[in-house]
Amino acid sequence: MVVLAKSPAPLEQIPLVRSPEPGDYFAGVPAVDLSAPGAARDAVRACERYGFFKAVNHGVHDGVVSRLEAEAVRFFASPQAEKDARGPASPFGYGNKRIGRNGDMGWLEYLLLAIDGAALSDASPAPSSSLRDAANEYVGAMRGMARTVLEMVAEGLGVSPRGVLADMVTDAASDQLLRLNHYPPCPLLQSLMPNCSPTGFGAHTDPQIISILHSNGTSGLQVALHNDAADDDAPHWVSVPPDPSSFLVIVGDSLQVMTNGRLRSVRHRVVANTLKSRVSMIYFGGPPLEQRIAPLRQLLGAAGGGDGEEQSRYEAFTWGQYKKAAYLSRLGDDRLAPFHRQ
Ligand code: GA4
Repeated sequence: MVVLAKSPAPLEQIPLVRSPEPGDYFAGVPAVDLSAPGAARDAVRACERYGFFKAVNHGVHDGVVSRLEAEAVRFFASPQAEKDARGPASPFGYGNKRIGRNGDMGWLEYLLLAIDGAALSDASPAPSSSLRDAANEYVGAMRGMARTVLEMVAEGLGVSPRGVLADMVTDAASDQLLRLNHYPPCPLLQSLMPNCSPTGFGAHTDPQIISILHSNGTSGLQVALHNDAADDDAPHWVSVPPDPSSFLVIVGDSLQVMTNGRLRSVRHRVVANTLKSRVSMIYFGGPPLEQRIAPLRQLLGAAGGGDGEEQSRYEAFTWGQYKKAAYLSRLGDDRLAPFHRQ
């Protein structure tokens, strides 16, 4: 009997990008000390200007991170057939190079897990009980950090109650995800085309309210810096130096809308390292499906039903509507475009 190996996408199907150079490193990554008195103001400033920041003094114990990372490494090192048995990701489960449903490809493998309340959901069973336990502990820590950060954001924006944003991600019905990514090295490409690297995860913004990313010490994450002064839309990609002792907090599209565009969802991508494995773990905090996503009233002027001075820049939608549309889109699409008011 001839057994045809399930063919994962070959390297030819993965878009290539210029390999990051030392000069691409972004020395100005904003850091917010979550335990400092000025954290609320600093978090808002960073999210207004860059759409992300590095959270330091976050209070998450090293063990919580290293336990899940070790489980992720163990899972990704297991035989391909065992991993394939957990996939294909649709959207949950094990995915290999195929991202979403619409033809996006990246040089990575991943495990996408649904969260129900404060723990992994039965809808996407973890591959082992040890991974599940480590993931549940990690999710608890990420929900805590998401709450802290979103309370700070509300405070820094001067909106009340303090929990107005945080409650959306810690609600019993909130829509949260945990993503474990493994970007294997690609030495073949390194020898064939030394100046090129495979795209690990193509450019996109995150649809949710907030994402919290942890990575091992391997570089690869790049963010697009906004340049309001330039009239072209060409993104200026800079590399974020890896720092396993911190987390990266990333503004999602929904938070951009709720802050009427004051905080920006930043475009980011991952360039796979040709020589070293990168492992990242991302918690995505989204609201309940029926949550209305619209600029907070306190940030709007009287015409928008609020007490501030601004007009709403977006048409309102529910998270459920947005999510449905997101899953029909390509990774790089501007998913907020249909909701921009003229
Ligand atoms: C980007 C952010 C998260 O990783 C994710 C991704 C999701 C997926 O991998 O299934 C999507 C992507 C993400 C946005 C557009 C759609 C859906 C892949 C894709 C092409 C889990 C999410 O929520 O949206």
